[in-house]
Amino acid sequence: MSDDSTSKKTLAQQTLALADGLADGRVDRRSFVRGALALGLGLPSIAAVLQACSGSEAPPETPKAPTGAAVVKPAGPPDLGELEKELKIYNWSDYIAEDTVANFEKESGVKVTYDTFESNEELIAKLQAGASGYDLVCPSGYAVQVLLALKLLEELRPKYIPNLGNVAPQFRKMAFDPTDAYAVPWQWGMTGIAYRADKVKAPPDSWAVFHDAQYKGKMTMMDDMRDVIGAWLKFRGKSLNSSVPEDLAAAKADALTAKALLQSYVSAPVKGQLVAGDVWIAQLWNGDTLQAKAENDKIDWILPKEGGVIWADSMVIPKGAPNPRAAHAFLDYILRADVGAAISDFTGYGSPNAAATAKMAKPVPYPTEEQMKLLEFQSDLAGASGAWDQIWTEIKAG
Ligand code: SPD
Repeated sequence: MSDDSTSKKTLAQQTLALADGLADGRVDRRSFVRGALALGLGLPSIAAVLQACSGSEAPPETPKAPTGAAVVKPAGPPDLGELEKELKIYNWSDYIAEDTVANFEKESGVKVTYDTFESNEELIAKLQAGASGYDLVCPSGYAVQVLLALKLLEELRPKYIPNLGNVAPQFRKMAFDPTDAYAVPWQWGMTGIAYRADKVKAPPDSWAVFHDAQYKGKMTMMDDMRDVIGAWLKFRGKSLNSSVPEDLAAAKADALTAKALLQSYVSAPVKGQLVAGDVWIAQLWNGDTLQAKAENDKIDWILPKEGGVIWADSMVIPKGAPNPRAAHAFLDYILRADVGAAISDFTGYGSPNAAATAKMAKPVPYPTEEQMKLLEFQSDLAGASGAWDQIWTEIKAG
């Protein structure tokens, strides 16, 4: 039996009432679909209402001819429009499989410009300078925080990234992106010590090896403020995010002692020197060490007993990116299981993509709880960044 007021309502009013009921929980999804079909609502419109009320965006539909039924528009930003013809990516060096970009170009018809950088500070400076023209860049977690504070990032549009569901639970809602609004995790890894097992007397087990005069001129540390000062903070049992003046003064003293014995500060390019035997001991990331090991199996890597950095790098979209639709298409592409597995198999790093990890030839296991006690994520130094910059300048000049 239908009440009189219901029968007098227009089709649009009845549809809206049904949608309201779904939104506030008075009507369940099954009843909504049944009611909407009875009102003559088309399937695309029903799907749009379900999508709007589910809180998660689904892939965009191909536009269809109007059904003549009432249309309830889901709230949200307008669509991104056509896939652009170009995409400009800025990533760490040696951080993607050799054929990832070419395969994406072939499949999508998008022409990719791919540039590389060597540190988060280089990336931040590039974006701060403005008009970089990049559509995707790959900061570490703390650098995402810095870029967000500077309002230099665009929000993601999840409806264009259906493969987001492949991201492993540990890499969702991370401290640097608590609502998963900005960052798609790319790779994770650790900073420790790479060494030539055939050259050193015994495998190093501590950051103290950089104070060992017998290796003078055969050692390098990274050209990276956060990693170098962070290592010396860990050496003294402090947080690698410390802003305590006494901790930073001790880290600076340790860094200067080491500097007298170092060949140089160098990051990724040290791989070639390790392979050649010009460098025997280098502060380095685990994955880049594996890349060097593929060329010389005498190269090994350890996490010092005092601990080190664990990091997760993510792809983010800079503010005003000229090709946002292509950026989302690339993000969805790299989140495919086979594409993600190929990237991590090449880089030697862990994949934050659960479906990709299952397909990797040699998956990198996420640290156990016990191992995590030695590891720490870097976070934005905020008010302490000036003090850190000053100390780093003095170390480099010292
Ligand atoms: N060759 C790519 C290395 C990427 C390292 N990113 C993380 C740095 C954390 N300080």
